[in-house]
Amino acid sequence: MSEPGGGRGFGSSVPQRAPWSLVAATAALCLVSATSVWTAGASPMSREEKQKLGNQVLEMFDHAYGNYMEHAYPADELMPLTCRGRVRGQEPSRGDVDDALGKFSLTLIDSLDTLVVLNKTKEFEDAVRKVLRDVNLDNDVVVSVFETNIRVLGGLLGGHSLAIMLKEKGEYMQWYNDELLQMAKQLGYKLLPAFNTTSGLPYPRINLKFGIRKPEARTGTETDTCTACAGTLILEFAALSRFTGATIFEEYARKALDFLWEKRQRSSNLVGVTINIHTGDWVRKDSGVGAGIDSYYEYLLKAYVLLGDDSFLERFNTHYDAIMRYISQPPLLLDVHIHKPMLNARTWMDALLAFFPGLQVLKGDIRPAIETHEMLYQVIKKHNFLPEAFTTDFRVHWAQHPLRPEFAESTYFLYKATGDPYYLEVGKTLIENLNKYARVPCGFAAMKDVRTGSHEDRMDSFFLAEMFKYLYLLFADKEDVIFDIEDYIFTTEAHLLPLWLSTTNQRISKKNTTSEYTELDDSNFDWTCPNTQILFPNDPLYAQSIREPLKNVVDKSCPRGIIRVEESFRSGAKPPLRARDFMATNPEHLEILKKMGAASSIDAEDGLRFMQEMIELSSQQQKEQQLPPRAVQIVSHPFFGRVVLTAGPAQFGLDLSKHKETRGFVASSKPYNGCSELTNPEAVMGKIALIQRGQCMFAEKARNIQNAGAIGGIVIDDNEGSSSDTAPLFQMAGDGKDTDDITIPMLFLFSKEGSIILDAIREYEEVEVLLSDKAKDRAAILKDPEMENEEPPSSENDSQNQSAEQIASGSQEVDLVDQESLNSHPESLSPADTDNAASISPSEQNSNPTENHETTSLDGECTDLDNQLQEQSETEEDSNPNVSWGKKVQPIDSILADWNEDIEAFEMMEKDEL
Ligand code: DMJ
Repeated sequence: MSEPGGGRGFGSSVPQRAPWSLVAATAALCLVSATSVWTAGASPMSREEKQKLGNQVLEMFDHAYGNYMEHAYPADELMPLTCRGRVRGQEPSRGDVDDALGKFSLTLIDSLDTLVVLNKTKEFEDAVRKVLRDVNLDNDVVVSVFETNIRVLGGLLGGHSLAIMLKEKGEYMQWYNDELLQMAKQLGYKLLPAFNTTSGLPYPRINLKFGIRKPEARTGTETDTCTACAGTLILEFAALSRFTGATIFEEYARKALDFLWEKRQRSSNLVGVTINIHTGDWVRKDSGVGAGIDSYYEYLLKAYVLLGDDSFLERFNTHYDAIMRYISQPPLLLDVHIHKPMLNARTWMDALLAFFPGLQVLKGDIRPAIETHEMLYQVIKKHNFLPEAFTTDFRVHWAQHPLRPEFAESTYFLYKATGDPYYLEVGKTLIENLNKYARVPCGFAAMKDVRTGSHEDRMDSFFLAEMFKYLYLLFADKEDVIFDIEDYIFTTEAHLLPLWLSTTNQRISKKNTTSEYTELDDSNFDWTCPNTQILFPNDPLYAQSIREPLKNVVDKSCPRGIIRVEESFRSGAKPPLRARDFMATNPEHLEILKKMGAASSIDAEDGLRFMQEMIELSSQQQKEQQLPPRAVQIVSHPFFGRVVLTAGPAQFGLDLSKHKETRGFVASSKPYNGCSELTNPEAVMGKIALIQRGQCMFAEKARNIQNAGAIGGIVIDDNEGSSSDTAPLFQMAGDGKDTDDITIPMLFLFSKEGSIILDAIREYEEVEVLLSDKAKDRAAILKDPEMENEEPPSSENDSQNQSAEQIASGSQEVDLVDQESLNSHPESLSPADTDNAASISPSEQNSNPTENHETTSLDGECTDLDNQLQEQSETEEDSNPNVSWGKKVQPIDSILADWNEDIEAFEMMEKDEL
């Protein structure tokens, strides 16, 4: 990548303040840095070190953005493993997550204002020209209204905001004449038909060309949307109205917010995860601060900051009071039921809630922000990244990590509020982990599984929109950014909107809602920003003293579920009976069971929880044969351990989680299907045999290669195009007989991953792999005596590595590898962590695993996502070796049958409340 025209790196900028409103300025005070008060605790970081880290962020951005522009643009996103663009319709569908892709060069638009924050002014100018020249917003494609709003409309508005700022400065963008704003307006009008519902809540999807209702639209039949999807529009829509004078956008977004507010559950003041857009009924009545709701809360507070409308602050404070009362269980944030807010709805948390400490900083409530952030950081230290979901006892619940920025965002805001250099060290760790585990020659790849270190062929646009902004700003001093960041507010996608909008085009009538809040205690608002006493405590050890007690919360945690209920029994009463402890032969337990649901509300809550746990345990029992994923790592020249493929385990053969990994060169077996005695035993002797799936049992293949002297086997899927990106983990079952005779390890690769090995053999002949339960550190691979004759991965060799990894694309970009990252070791992962696995019976061995298995993420449409998480929760094994569900809980079905009546009664109770 070329050097940025605006002067690269730290210390080269021209600070200049833009005008801003009083109201917004008051709220924005919360973000004023307090570095000056910090004199103790973590050692201060030198200016040089901060500059070094800032420059490292710039180099990483260049790597991500440069590869997108070179190998993917004008596609929406880069696929960093195959080094090409992701074009919707040309790749297997990933489900809802693809609804962000509208064939509108998503990553370029999402990156616009990041370029300016990172001082890449000339590149920004080029990027704006490309957007104006190439981007078409009229494609016949169905997109998510939420994602299009936050990423594309937000991206265009953020770009416009900084374009006019630069133009005013007089050096760059002198030719600019509001073209991005015109595009934003065009897009705004395209989204408006989505609001054509009686409730005013938008449809979740829209066809960019045909809107909602037309027969060609292929959308408009949905009945539900997530709360965040309907409640995360006001910043972009109001900005669009205020920039253009067209009030309709702000009106529509306000109407949707008003409706959500009216529909809040009145006794708890919480909102559910999904809502019917026609009737306004809550479809999902669980409530948290993560997936499905997150940015609804964020936008209430930020709408107050940007628009200066008190009603938004009042709403936010009412919800915040409820969140702190029911959902916050420091350091955890646990979903509850909106009608029964004392009942936890889940025993796990999702990664999206990591933004919440940052929002608490904006609110001015620093203590719980520090606590939750510290808990999240410890999970990250254990797994290198925040898994998409993790349990209350900090085990991995959903192992994916799509390079989400929320934790970096909270780290940045906490540093700004406390000035505690500890947060700089946290940022440094994030940078190191990204370079060490996610960096690939063609960008940064999402983690498919944080436990194995395997990658996914995806680099989401939010990685460029958000991650690099927050990391850069974390280490930047005021003069390192060419404008005053405090004159802007960050949208949920970290796009920048100027605070002066609060006094521009204020023609929308405000709803006076103050009277609805009288029941709230005034002390609730003590925390409201700015509260300098809490924000800038005189005691410099403030943040440290809050963090300290939580230092070992992850490592020392015991499985914990419904903490609050247990706490209520601290006063001497007996703790509630938990499903894990239940024994059908224990008369005391049976007595407790009888009481549950009958007498007090606490008994009823215990009963419901007990039933939920029983259902989960029953499901665990059924699936206890499931195994976690494995890794195939290519270790020979020129890969040197950089390519890690997600592999399916076998229910027979050597268990790689218990034994040392198996390492060897690969050789194709003859016959390739491995279904009869091999005709080339000399070729596979002492090697890892490659066998094609199909025509006989997996166990039979294993026996044939083992008899020929192979030390391991990799079965490659015969379904062309199958990939671990789009299919669930595949597990090879035995043949229904005793398989103890099979002693070698066997792993399964889908066709896409298998072809990477087959292509490598064609190119390099000698290909050595490592079969293991998780990827091995590259430094350790290189130190291995077997590698002594191999070339070390110098930067010169890295370009070879890259070409090896990019066999599919043939790209030749020069890769800058962080050599330091090769010298440190990844932290070990808990062997107890498991993931879901799709087990197949021997008779199903030729079925197509890619069928009906679309995957999705936590963003956007929420119903399916949470269902997916729920399913994953059912497959999770427990890490506690003392708990053997199979032994203790025998007659689950019969117990559950007895409880059916109570479940129905409980459901009736809920309906009545509605
Ligand atoms: C981003 O697109 C936004 O931050 C959104 O609000 C939630 N998630 C993603 C990043 O994880």
